Amino acid sequence: MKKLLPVPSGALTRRDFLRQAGTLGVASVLSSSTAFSAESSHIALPFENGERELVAYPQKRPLIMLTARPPQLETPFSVFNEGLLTPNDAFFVRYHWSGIPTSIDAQSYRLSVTGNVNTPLDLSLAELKKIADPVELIAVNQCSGNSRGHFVPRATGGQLSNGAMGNAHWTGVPLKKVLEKAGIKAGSLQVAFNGLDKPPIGDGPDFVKALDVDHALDGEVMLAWQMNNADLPMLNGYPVRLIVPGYYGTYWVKHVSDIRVIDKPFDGFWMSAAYRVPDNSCACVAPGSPVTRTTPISHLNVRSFITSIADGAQLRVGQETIVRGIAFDGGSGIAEVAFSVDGGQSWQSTRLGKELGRYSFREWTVSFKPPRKGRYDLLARATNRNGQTQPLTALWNPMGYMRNVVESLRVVAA
Ligand SMILES: Nc1nc2c(c(=O)[nH]1)N[C@H]1C(S)=C(S)[C@@H](COP(=O)(O)O)O[C@H]1N2
Ligand SMILES: [Mo]
Repeated sequence: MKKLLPVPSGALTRRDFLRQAGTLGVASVLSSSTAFSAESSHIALPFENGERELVAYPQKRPLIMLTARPPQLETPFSVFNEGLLTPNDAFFVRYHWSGIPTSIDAQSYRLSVTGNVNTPLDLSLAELKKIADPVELIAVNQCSGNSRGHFVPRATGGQLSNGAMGNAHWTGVPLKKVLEKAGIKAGSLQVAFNGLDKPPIGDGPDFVKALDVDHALDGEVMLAWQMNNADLPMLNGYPVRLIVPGYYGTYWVKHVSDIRVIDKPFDGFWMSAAYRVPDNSCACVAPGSPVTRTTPISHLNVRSFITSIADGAQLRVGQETIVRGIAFDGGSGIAEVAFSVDGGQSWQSTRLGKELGRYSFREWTVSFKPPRKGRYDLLARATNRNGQTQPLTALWNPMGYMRNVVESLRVVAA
């Protein structure tokens, strides 16, 4: 039965969100009359304490709620089988602090560029959009902690399944053009990005991230205002967010309002203490052993998923099924996805779909005709163009970042 969901306790109320959105001209917030109705339902993620509620936030269909304050919402995995681009209303949401903007006036929004520059800028949205010809790019935004809930032993942090990722078509201007307009002074080392969200008063460090100057000037890092040809949803960073192709979502700062060029490494909490991984080639340690040296998390590692079949599915002996999935990495591109039906004893190659860009999800398909009755263990394993592939056993680290173990599904043919 359709009914309005109760407001998640502690979340901003629907009425607050609507009132603020309505008065401040965020027209898109109000455009969907169905945005607030949803089947009230639950889902059990396949790990301990994996029971979650599905909740519809403004501009979102019902998503898997990890926390209400701040909103942390996962995309139900079935969405990844519907198409290679993740719809805006299904795209996951991650915040660190509950002081999130629920309405932003596009007319009074400003983006400042300050610090070690010749000409500090204070740009309106219209001015930002006119700084250069718009550029477009399809890229995966994946949280460092995507799939964390599957780690054994348990890793610290939000127990997410595989839905803290999404692939979208982004439109914006190269950050390089904005920085060139300000004129970076010699001796600059990093560029720091802050958004409009805030920690509750006295509660902790504001969420600020930094990139090296060379990276910020690579021409690919983008200030985007559109996602899949529509304004960014409020919860995904309206009106402007940073796109850092191939890098984990933590750098993709939402509601960007301050860009600061600095002449020393940025030492804020979210770079110096959080989002760091063991500084070795696997970014991993044996469970329980200490981590001696860490480094900021950076490129996405290579991953693949089977999307067309769910764990436990029933197939028919002798009947052909086209198995489909997705693969992606940090930007070298996917070279191959191998498929196994016997738990990894033997592998066959799959057909790769069209490449939508080296930062995008890539589709793969393979035909599977179960020859006899019984259980089959299905595995997919991607290799990127640098020859990097997915490990057969999970690489563990205390924060549960960068999980990319080969996923397995069990099906039964009858
Ligand atoms: N302003 C702001 N930007 C932010 C964050 C945040 O807490 N505040 N979280 C980051 C993290 S850790 C991730 S994974 C991505 C998630 O992007 P999404 O919420 O659009 O899916 O946003 C990043 N940008
Ligand atoms: Mo994240």
